Amino acid sequence: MPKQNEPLVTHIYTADPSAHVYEGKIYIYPSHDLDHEMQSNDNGDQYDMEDYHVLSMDTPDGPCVDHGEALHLRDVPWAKQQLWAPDAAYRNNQYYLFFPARDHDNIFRIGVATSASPAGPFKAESSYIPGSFSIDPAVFLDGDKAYMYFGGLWGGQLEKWQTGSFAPDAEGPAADAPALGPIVAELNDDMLTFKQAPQEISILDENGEPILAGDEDRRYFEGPWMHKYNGLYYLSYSTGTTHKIVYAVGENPAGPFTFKGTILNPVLGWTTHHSIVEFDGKWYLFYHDSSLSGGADNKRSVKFTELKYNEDGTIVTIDPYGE
Ligand code: FUB
Repeated sequence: MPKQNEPLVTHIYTADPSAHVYEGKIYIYPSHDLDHEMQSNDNGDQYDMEDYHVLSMDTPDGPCVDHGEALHLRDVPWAKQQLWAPDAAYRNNQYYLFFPARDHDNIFRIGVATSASPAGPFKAESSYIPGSFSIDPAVFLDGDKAYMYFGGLWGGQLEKWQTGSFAPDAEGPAADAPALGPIVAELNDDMLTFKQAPQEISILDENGEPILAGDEDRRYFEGPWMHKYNGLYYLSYSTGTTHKIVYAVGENPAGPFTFKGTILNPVLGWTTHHSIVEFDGKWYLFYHDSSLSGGADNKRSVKFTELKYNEDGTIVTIDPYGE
């Protein structure tokens, strides 16, 4: 039985958890890290994943079930390699799995697969979402609207899309220029296509000024997640090089958002990636670290812990290894 702050499963490595409540249970859509030896580099070549498994728990105190392989790279016609952080959504009486992968030109794109069951198996569409790019899709349903947030620096290629088309040698903004924000795109009712061209989100500091690219404690790196609390939109994300999960709050799902603080202090391993879900009146943070593998960046394990708010709506910072 997994306890809070311990690996949900130990028979496989898992990462990048997107948690949702479906059919009265908590379903977790993680990456499936392979147990192979890889040198870490800034391009993320060590994250060489080939399939997805879906996990579920009837309750946060109950056992965690691995539902087995839900989708494999060989069954995604447009994808060549690297099945990275996925997410799921329920609409139109079916479940959608959204996932990034490199296409046959080595460009990260975002695809969709569907299933009648939250546990899969999922059947991939023949092509990626037209106009999609970069990594880490997170789909947020707001009434009858559906928004996809995505984007990641470095290996996630976000810098290369600043002109609207792929520029292989493009670098990020100078340290004293506004940081690149995550991207948001509203989905059509079919959940398979974007309604409009994706747009960049701005994240502001307490004075209403854009967070700068050199402000690595606060600037966006990868792993966006959106949730709503007391009528406000909470955009949370990884700061990458400073290894924190932080958040910013706004009144509109497309922003702007004002930076608020840290949700999760650094974990063991280079990456940090999370999701936030409400179950039975309590809020939970799902995250990963590399403790089970003794610190290997590419062998991570999903964990969870309760997340608490202060009376003013700010989030209490979590120390992953605290009492
Ligand atoms: O798992 C591969 C990549 O590592 C994810 O897409 C990022 O968010 C980071 O966790």
